[in-house]
Amino acid sequence: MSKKVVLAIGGSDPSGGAGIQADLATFMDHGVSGIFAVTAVTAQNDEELLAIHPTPADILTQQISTACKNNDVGAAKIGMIATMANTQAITWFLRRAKLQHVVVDPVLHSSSGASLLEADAYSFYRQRLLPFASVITPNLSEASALAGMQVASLETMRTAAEVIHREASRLKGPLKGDLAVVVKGGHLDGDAVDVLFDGKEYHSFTEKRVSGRSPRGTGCRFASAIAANLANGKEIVEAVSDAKDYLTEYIQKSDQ
Ligand code: PXL
Repeated sequence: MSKKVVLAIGGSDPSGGAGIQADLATFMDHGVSGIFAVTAVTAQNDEELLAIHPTPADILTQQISTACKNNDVGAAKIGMIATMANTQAITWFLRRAKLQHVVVDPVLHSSSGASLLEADAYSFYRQRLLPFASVITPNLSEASALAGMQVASLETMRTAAEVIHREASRLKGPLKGDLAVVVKGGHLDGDAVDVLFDGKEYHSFTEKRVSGRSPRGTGCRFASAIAANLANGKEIVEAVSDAKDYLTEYIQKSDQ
């Protein structure tokens, strides 16, 4: 059987830690073929983020259409977008493409705190792009921003997942389709717990915390692994659970 194709839309990270380079590594580990559209070229490494050079929206659109041509896209993974124009270009693509699996990692800031999405783009991103997602994977600070509340405990992670789910589902309109929100609790103390809400039920995924400093790009790899698992035919809960196992192994290896 031929490999499934997964489209990644995101920023380029020259250090290979995050962004589409991390997406490619994850796709290779999952036996899927990656196709890519770059939203921004960044200059960064683990210590510093020197520059962000957004791709013009027409060039982004051409990348997406040439990448997708002659490919049956099994899933898409969307990370850093950078600008309003690119947020619009991606939304228009999603409206036309009607993909079943769209994993959105709502990248708002870099680990160092730099903004990776223009402030002007925020409400369009939330109200127009997010409703096309089938899985949304905010970390604690992204969940706080999207749900408009402080998210810093298991209880508030659950509430935020529900608030984000409700808003995106309401705006889905005639699109409907499944949606799961996975709030990543990796930055809390204690075990690393992620909480999934699918509109009906909560699921928790717990792993023992790996000691030491967490590598960059774990969010990118988690969302890419979910997209690859969905393209490979797994159901959402299994796709997320297996992605969490993959991430834990990745963090353990990078700590050695
Ligand atoms: O992990 C978020 C992220 C995503 N994409 C790119 C990034 C970062 C964080 O620095 O640089 C390109």
